[in-house]
Amino acid sequence: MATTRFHDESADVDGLYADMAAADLQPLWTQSGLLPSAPNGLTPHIWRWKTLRDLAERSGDLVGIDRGGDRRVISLSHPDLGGQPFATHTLWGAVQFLRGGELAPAHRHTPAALRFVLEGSGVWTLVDGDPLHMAPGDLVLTPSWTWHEHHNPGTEPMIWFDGLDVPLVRNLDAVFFEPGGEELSPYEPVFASRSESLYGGTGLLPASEERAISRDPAPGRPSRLLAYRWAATDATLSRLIETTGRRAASVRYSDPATGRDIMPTLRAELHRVLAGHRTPTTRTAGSGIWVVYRGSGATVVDGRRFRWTPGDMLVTPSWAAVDHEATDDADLFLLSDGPVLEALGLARTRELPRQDVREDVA
Ligand code: GTQ
Ligand code: FE2
Repeated sequence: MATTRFHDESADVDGLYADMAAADLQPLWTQSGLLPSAPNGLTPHIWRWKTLRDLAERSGDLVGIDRGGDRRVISLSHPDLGGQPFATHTLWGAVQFLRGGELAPAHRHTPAALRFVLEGSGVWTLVDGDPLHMAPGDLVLTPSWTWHEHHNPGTEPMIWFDGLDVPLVRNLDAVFFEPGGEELSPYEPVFASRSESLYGGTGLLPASEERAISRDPAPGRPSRLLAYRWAATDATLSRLIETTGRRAASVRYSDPATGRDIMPTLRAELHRVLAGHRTPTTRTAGSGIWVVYRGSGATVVDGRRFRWTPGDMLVTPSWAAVDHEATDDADLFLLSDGPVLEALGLARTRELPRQDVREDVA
């Protein structure tokens, strides 16, 4: 909004504004940028795997996991957000480093979390006591207010991407947190978690558990399935590409019973782009964090090209023009706040003509 209609610098008006300020009031007509014509709150930003990996490993050498600290997590802190440990206005993104033999003890909180594994394997995350094995390319969920703890019984460190809705839930002032007890949770390494045993069969739901599913009135509930295995994601993407004959495909992780997003506040997708292909340019309201899992290429964001290789993490702001071009066959994990915008009637998306590259950022 820009208006000069009421512009006036008379002493009376100055006095008026001073009296308003003293009364904790502000006139709308002096605000600039309150209602921009389109989202403009953030620029794109990229973090490099080498930097993330090195600093995570150094933290592993220097900083223990105590009952107080709980987690060895390094968060993406977007330079546009004034030093807050947040990747976007709604999303927390981080790398978590757990050395062999370490345990990150139980706690629970209202912000919902997901983990996408980048390096190492053999950690067990217990979600309300259900043991979920973690290996590269797996997606594991710890929904709002579920107890969770991470065990690394092996000898090698593990690193994964953490995505949470912390900035959103903080701004709603709806954060609750509870530490677990001092006792360690016993768990048996199992072939499949309870959640996967019940809900891991494609197109098959346990009838005894799901009598009421068609009447399920709870848009606020998270996915029944808590782990999505890389082998299944990979095979589904391969079949999609074979069947459609296209050079790119993407899948959305969803609740097998309802088809809804994995969590009420978070969307997760895996985008595959084959070597030499460039995807159509689109804008979407809401922000995202792209985590490169495999391959190399570049993402063009509002005319600026960001090149990437595995482990790099790229924030795409709300309503930015985005497309991807793969140099080698590439797999990109996407975390977004899409379900929040949809639930609130704020979702928008637009296809654009192929954008020009104005600048090579990196
Ligand atoms: O693993 O429980 O990145 O509580 C931030 C907060 C991870 C976790 C994060 C958390 C966790
Ligand atoms: Fe947590």
